[in-house]
Amino acid sequence: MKLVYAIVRKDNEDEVVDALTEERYSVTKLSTTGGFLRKGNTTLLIGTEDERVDKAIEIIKRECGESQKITVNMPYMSGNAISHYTTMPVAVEVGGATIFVVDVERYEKI
Ligand code: 2BA
Repeated sequence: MKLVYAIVRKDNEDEVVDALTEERYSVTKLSTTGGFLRKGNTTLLIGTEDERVDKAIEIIKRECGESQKITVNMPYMSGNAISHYTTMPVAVEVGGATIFVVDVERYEKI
């Protein structure tokens, strides 16, 4: 048994959850926030048999698409203080998904 953590964009969450549910995966959605951009994203928890992990990842890839480069304005750091009035453009990749797969030691439904 594995637990798949998939961090996806909020824009993609409905399509990913629908596609996974259609293929009989059980999914829990968590509202999360990226530490870098400080924007809301969605973390999906998917507990599944080892042999079904690759298919879950395929579905996530299909629904999230490729990541793209965008430019965002970040608060400009000067010394230890963050000025709220100054920003600087930073190129970041968004989209796609960040996926972690971990072993589940024990799984019970009571
Ligand atoms: P954020 O932390 O808001 O990061 C958004 C995007 O900003 C990242 O996209 C990456 O392209 C860039 N980025 C992140 N940290 C950076 C840094 N220290 N310096 C420069 N650029 C940086 P993704 O890599 O696709 O990540 C999307 C979201 O997935 C992240 O949102 C975070 O919530 C999560 N994530 C990604 N990698 C993770 C990891 N190793 N551990 C935990 N969460 C992760």
